[in-house]
Amino acid sequence: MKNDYLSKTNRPAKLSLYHYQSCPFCVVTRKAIDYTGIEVSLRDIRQESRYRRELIAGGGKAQVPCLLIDKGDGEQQWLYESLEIINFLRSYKDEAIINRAVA
Ligand SMILES: N[C@@H](CCC(=O)N[C@@H](CS)C(=O)NCC(=O)O)C(=O)O
Repeated sequence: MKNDYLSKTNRPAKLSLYHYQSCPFCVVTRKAIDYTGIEVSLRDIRQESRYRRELIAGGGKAQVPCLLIDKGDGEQQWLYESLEIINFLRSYKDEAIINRAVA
């Protein structure tokens, strides 16, 4: 079965959210993460300046929220826009359920 979110080594992607506490778009995105139960590491760019530097270097701008999708095979995607991120999480969750059901 095709799964865009699995790497070539067939492992699920490692997900990291670049965010900060008071950003309203980040609040909504973090709630969606909680709701899906998907494991996402949280990287607060105001608490840790290295996360801000990583975000600008990798994604191209300091806007949050931004989801880093690391497929572990050298392929990385930096996904901006809270609604895009939430849509991604929804698809990711659905694929995980389907993969478990057919395993
Ligand atoms: N349309 C974006 C808006 C994100 C946004 O405006 N984020 C603010 C913080 S609340 C930000 O990062 N501003 C700094 C910048 O854009 O460089 C979304 O839904 O994610």
